[in-house]
Amino acid sequence: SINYDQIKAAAVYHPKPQNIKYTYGTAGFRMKADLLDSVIFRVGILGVLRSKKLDSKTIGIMITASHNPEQDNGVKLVDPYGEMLEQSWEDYATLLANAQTEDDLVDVIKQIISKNDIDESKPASVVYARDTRPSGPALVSALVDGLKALNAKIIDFGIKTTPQLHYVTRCYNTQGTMDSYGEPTEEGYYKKLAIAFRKIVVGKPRLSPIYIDAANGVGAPKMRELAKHIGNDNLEVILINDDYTTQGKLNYQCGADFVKTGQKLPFGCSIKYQDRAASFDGDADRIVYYYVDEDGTFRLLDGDKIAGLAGGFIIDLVKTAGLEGINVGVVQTAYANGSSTTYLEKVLNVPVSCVPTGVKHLHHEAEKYDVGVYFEANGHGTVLFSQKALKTIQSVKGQTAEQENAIEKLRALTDLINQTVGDALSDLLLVEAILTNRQWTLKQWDQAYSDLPNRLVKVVVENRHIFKTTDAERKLVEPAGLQEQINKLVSEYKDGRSFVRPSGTEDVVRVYAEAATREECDKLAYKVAGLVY
Ligand code: 16G
Ligand code: ZN
Repeated sequence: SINYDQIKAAAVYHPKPQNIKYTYGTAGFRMKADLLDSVIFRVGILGVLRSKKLDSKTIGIMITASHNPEQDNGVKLVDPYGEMLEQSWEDYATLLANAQTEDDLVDVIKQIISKNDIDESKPASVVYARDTRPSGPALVSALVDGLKALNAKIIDFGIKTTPQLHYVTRCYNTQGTMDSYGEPTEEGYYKKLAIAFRKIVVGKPRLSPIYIDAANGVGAPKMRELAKHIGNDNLEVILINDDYTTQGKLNYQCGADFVKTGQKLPFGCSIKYQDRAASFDGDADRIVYYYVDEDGTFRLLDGDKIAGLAGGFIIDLVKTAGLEGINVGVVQTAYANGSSTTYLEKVLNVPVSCVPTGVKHLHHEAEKYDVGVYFEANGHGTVLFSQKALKTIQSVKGQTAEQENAIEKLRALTDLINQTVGDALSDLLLVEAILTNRQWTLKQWDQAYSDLPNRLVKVVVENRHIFKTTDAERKLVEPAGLQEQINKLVSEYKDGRSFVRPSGTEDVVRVYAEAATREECDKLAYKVAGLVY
């Protein structure tokens, strides 16, 4: 049972700073690391309550600030099957974080317990991990204090990528069941991916080396370990920006976010024509690919391109396997390049849904398909296989050698892809497996369609909350009249498209624009930003 005096005594060592309002948003709690001590202590408490609520299932907690600067940190809760924390509980996280005194804290805990009919006597179990940030160890000890104050079973998973923590959470909760997700260890993760990868590329010549910019983060040592398990015969990896121990380097002028936003090579990367490269972000849950053309032009293959590549490959396999009953769909956000949507709908003939920004929205929508491919343009995404699809792929027998081969590849894909969340390591293997099968260069992959020139700008406004969107963030309903003005501007540009949305992670409004030429696109972005400001 819960000992409230014990909680209060522990909470004294993790006081909430005055005059700060914390919010559990799309990325969990995220801010300067020195403001997070009390928050993380309380997130530990929430993890325990969530575990008790869900019949003692193991809850995951990840301490990371992804692509943000090194001095930031953050924390996120992971539900038993590796999904993001259920949305209704985000409010409890916010309430707990903002309880000012020890007594307020106890009140909020009691409130959560009574609202959710939680049985206090149930045991609780929590697994946690952190990325390589220097602030990590101190925050972990705040977390452990919170977990201990409620006598939880604590599993320290050490330094890991975010997707590894999602993976292990699902493993713990499915161990020994029909849908066991794998061995709940780091080693188990590498083995699962490596075996699946080798199955898909067997008999195909190895591609040229892949340069990986690991953002000087946790992806560096983990990718190195994964590559060892795969072996050099099937995949040749060259790591750059892999210095995860020197302070000040994490995400600095490198990583997937830097490359995608700036549409340029990361620092320390001097690839030439025909080289192949990819960038992870700081916690290795995002990936983008890129190369330079004959004339030295930088070419980005972002999340949209990965969705097209993966969607096309899976559709071919499903067809070849003769599994007509399995439907494949793709989920995007408003940021998806217009050309990518046209390609998916008109060339691949797949249904495409558009949802608001944030993994939880994409993930839920993707669950509606038998095979749901979801990717944000920023490089975060994965593929979900429904129970029905998994059962079919597991049990079906091919009539011909060709069918059997396609079924075996689909089967391996279900293991290769981290279905809990977007995973840079797993997504890298997915792309490499497809390119190896097709024997494609990055340029051949890129030729599926040409991106429309696009621009994303931030606008600092007095109050971003007055901007209200609808239609998966593609239209503004408030402030009144603004959308009509945007429409008018957009109509003046060939292939023009633009939308405005308040950021969920920063105090800014984002303006996205695309148009037929770079010049027109920039003009459109600039003019729409002018309307917002
Ligand atoms: C968060 C989201 C990411 C999204 C980004 C948008 C998760 C795990 N992460 O990082 O998917 O692209 O927010 O940020 O959901 P914004 O609202 O500031 O544009
Ligand atoms: Zn990330």
